[in-house]
Amino acid sequence: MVLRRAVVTGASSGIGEATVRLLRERGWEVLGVARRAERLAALAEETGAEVLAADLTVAADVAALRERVEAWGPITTLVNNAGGAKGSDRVEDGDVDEWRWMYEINVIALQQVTAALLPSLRAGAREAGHADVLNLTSTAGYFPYAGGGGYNAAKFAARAVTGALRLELGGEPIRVVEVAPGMVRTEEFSLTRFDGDRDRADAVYEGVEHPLLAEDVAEAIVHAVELPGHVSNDLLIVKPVAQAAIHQVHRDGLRVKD
Ligand code: 8X3
Repeated sequence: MVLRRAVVTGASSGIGEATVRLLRERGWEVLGVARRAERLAALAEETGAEVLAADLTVAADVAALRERVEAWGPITTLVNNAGGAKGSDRVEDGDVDEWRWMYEINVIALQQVTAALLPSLRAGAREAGHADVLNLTSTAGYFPYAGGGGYNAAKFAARAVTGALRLELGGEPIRVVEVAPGMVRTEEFSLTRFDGDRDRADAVYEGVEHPLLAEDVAEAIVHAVELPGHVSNDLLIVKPVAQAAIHQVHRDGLRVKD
């Protein structure tokens, strides 16, 4: 039996949770990591995934993750999904705590977790022939927008780390894959960004025919890591069709031209 064992961060909701579910459906062994133990326990119960409650911005928790994975055995795939946005202030009004949090979770945690788990990924690559580090970035890492400065900066940085890692791992059978979603309607992304303001969160997706769902992005993630081991799908930009570009969102339905 070929080893297929993944660690997925940010597993308690949204894209991470959907990825855990899909990988489990497809027969993978999965360890889901997130801060919220109760949600993880429910996910473990439903899917049979292993889970670990950890705050990946805390060094001791990253060390605990490393120990847990080393005890679990070699892994073939790391999905660095934990991340998020807080606030939509203009640069001149940016809240330093929000900006620091975004850099911590989208960049530093990604680096810390990757460094901690690379020995287990190398062990997995020895066994399975290849391994993957898959990082969730964002279209916000490609195109800045007004009110996006802090999040844009963090996701541009996450892209840079991903590119550097691919070069550094050159010559090893380890794929470094970037998945950059555009507008995804998850239960929490915009609510977190707007500090629980449901109306502002809903307005982001208003009128958009079929915004992406977490499950759509999970499909793209699982596709990339299930490709034959010699195929590196370096970058997947995933948007709803209604979002022709980050600045061009069609909110009045999709129609075939007469
Ligand atoms: C989410 C995409 O456009 O809300 O990563 O910044 S956007």
